[in-house]
Amino acid sequence: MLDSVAVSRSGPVAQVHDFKSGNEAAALAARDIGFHVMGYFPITPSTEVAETLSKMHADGEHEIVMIPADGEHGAAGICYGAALGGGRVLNATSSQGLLYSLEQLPVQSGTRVPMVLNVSTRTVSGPLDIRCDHSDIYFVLNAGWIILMARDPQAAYDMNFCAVRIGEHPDVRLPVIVAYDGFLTSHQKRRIDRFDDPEAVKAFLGEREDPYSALDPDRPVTFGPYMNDPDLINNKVQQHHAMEDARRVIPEVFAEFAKLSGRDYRTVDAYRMDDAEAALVLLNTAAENAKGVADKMREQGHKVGVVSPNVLRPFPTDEIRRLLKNVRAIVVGDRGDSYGAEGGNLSLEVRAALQQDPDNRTLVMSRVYGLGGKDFYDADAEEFFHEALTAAETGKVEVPFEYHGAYAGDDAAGPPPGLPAIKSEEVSRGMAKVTKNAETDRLEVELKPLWEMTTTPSRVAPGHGACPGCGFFPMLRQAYNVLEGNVVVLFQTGCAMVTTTGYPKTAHRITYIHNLFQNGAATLSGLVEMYHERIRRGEIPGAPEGEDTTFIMVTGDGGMDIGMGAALGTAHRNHKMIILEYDNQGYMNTGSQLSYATPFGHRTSTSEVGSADSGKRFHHKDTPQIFAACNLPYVFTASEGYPEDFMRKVSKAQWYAQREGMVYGKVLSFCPLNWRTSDDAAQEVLQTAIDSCFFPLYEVEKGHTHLTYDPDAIGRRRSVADWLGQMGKTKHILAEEHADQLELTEKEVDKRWRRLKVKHEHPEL
Ligand SMILES: Cc1ncc(C[n+]2csc(CCOP(=O)(O)OP(=O)(O)O)c2C)c(N)n1
Ligand code: SF4
Ligand SMILES: [Mg+2]
Repeated sequence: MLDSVAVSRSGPVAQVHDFKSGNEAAALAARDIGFHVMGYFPITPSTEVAETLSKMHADGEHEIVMIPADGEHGAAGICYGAALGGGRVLNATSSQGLLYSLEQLPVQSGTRVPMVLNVSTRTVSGPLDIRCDHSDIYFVLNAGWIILMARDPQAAYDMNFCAVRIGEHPDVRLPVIVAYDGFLTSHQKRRIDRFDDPEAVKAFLGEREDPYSALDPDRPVTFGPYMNDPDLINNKVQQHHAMEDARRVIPEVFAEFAKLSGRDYRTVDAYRMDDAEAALVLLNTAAENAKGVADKMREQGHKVGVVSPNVLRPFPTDEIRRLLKNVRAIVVGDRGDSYGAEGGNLSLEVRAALQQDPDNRTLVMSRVYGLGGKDFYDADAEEFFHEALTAAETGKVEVPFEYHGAYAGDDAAGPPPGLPAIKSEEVSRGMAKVTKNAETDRLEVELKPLWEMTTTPSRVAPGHGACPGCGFFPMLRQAYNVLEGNVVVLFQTGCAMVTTTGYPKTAHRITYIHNLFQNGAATLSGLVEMYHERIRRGEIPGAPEGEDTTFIMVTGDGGMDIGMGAALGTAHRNHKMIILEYDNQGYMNTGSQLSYATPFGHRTSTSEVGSADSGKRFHHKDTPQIFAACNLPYVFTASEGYPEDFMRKVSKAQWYAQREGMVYGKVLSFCPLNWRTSDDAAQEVLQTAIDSCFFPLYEVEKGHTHLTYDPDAIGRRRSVADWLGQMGKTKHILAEEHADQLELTEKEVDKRWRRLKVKHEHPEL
């Protein structure tokens, strides 16, 4: 959608005023550049780049092939592979996502394969914090990628064009990061000018020319052969030369871009530095704040200025030295620490740059500020300026390095009081009796009536931050009703996690651990083994069989995308624990992006519906069957809407997890917000998902499949269309023009159901 407000001729080519956030600006740049492929995985605050492009794609505004990865590591792999094919490639990520792809980044730079990665900078875990600092981008300083900084949405737009040209330059051939501040730039809208002259843009970008392509059968190439001493160092020196050449190429490209756009970027942005005696060195938005403060201080007669690199790699050492030559004292602000190095990376590199000049006498102070999104106000900049001015006047630095804005807590206050821990006896009420049927070798469960369960206290306190009608809490409550004894839970990142904890509060009355959703299963398996080993060594008390602590990992369906590797590893090692997946059919906590469990054709914020697209393009992942193939003692599916069936299965799960090994259970969990239904529609929607056989209820016990609900057998089978018609996210599939989509869904559902029935009926399956 070209929602332009006015046409300007501010630069040499036609441009249009627009009002966009940094993420939207990056997406617009991607559209205007016309990348071939985007591999991505959602993470706040960069998700909007893929979301905006998904909407534009659905509306037929561009033809970038958008590939939703199973995690950022996968996204980086997709991008690398695509870039080896010679076309233009794009990605966007932040924080943990950048770190999760970190391992791939040197592979790409080391084999000299250009692409563009937008990084909306965000704090690195832990603890988890979604707001801005530069701790993520500091991690990639050694990855061999060029790093351009974008201080506002306009720069986010512009730098993407420059990134393509710089990275693809024959003397450089390196991948390029464009980094802008999370939320501060990614989400704040500003006026931007964007190009309105596709031919001029095309001429500026030129064609990508690769010396080699993985798609040229006439010239087969071996990419990345195994290489040891003495070749590796010779390879790396070439990478170093490429970075050195980039020092020349970057200003050339910036100059060309200035001719195209009228916007003139320098390698280092210098503000009122001509006669500055004291200065701040800061990155991105903080530098912009400091400029306003510098103006005020100038009015008061202080000779101050601001230095802010637009390029972090290659680090602009010469320019920094030149700009600071006559400056008597500076404060370098780092939005990220290099713990133990007495300065964040920017400080360390500025110090190193100055050290190369034997005549330089600039006094340097390092300050770590603004971590985890802590605001950087004018008053903070002013304090920094005064520190620099004092050092300039006295010729002395009193405090070379410190944290700015941190303060000590009140030791006497102690941790905030929460609800008292719940005792095992309080929750062990014998609501489910599990016995083994010697004849069938299956477990049988006798449940107390539901009304009796209402008196069982819950291991999670009432009151939570979830949306009204959210299915997760009834599900957890049902599970806790029948679980006996001590339970330790690990929640992977997702709605269940963010709605039950938030420092300094927790709703959990039992031990709760969070790890990011790529590694929860591995983490819990480590704890399980430590538990058994410490009992074996007599360090902690053991328990008779069946009374051991039960370890449960609670995950969303998204956690079973990115965390599948760790979960499968845990399954194959068969640790005594339960993985309980609440499947709400998307990455809901981050704003309803598609997960692999999202059904075919469903609308999400990364599988949009429009004139060109109609929802998710591939069928939902059959996670229970994947775990069944791991030969676990017990696998089940359940629904929040069938409490007795679910609770029986949870009791069996606990029995197996205490005695035999890992259990996996998938529970269909209602999400009114993103399924686009009313808050009270759970019963009908879930029931129809089951009756239409989209979500069959079954268990795989010791390798044998048993349906626990057969709508055919009791005459309750309904059509898939009945189910799709109940949710706003799927109504489009029922339109006449999507008849083929409906048919494909029906066929897939029916095929899976029939296979399951065959397994149910077969004594060996
Ligand atoms: C490595 C990494 N990538 C991405 C994210 C962002 N993220 C956090 S939770 C989440 C979605 C979780 O989806 P799911 O497991 O289905 O749980 P739900 O939010 O639906 O409850 C995403 C994408 C992250 N925290 N870390
Ligand atoms: S977005 Fe969905 S899953 Fe998340 S809290 Fe709201 S209803 Fe629950
Ligand atoms: Mg989910």
